[in-house]
Amino acid sequence: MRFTFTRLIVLLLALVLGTASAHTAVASIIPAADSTVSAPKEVVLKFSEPIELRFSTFRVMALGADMEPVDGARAALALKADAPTLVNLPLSARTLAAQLRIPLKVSLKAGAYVVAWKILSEDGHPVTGHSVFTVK
Ligand SMILES: [Cu+2]
Repeated sequence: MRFTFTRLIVLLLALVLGTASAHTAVASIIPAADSTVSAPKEVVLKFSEPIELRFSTFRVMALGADMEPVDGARAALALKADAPTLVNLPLSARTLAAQLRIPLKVSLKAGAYVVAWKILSEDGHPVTGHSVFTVK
């Protein structure tokens, strides 16, 4: 209730002031985009501003050899949180957070992985994005 009211006020202020607030973005990610790393135990995302985790979705999935990252990201986001094809463990946090650690299943095999996210931007719009890393 309080969240909804606060969000409404923010939206009204944005309308009144006529300013389009910038979209919330992923400011940094580990493993870094397009990096090659030893099997990581987690993915760490930092956001340009705190986000509501309860309204956000994160998925990490192996990228098929002939799969474009954008297609892999879309497919990963469409999966249920506990889908066996995902290599991330389900997230339980429902708080406001400026940083998120996504635990991964143990010992990822060599290959490319896509990290996909859909987060609720400060202005109420969903923002999707993805990043790819490779396990050597
Ligand atoms: Cu927007």
